[in-house]
Amino acid sequence: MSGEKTIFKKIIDREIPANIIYEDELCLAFNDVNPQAPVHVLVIPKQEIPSLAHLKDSDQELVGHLLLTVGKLAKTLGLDSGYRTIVNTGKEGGQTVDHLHLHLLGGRSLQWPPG
Ligand code: IU
Repeated sequence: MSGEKTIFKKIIDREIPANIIYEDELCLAFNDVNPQAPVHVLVIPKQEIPSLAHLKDSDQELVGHLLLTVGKLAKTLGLDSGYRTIVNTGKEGGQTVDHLHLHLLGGRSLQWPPG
């Protein structure tokens, strides 16, 4: 990885502000600055992993934790009718920030397929 911190690493390090709604020893969750639904939260590992494509077998527990955190947050946020979880990966996958993140979208009826 280059020496330049990603915007999400800066959020983890509290160098730039974010609306953080959850934090534990492994991850952080905050509201997306450009929400695509009434609820749009990003769940990120504190560990600097650029994308899903960079995950290793040894990250299995962390990945499970991230997914379980999404589910718990969805419950906390009252998304009882459903929600969507997205992990954009790489340029053609629409990833714009090179720090692994799970989108949690909800609060409206989401369409399929996505664009
Ligand atoms: P993507 O999957 O890499 O495309 O998602 C990046 C998201 O990060 C996107 O939804 C942005 O609105 C969001 N975001 C943010 O919440 N805060 C920021 O400072 C920046 C991007 I830059």
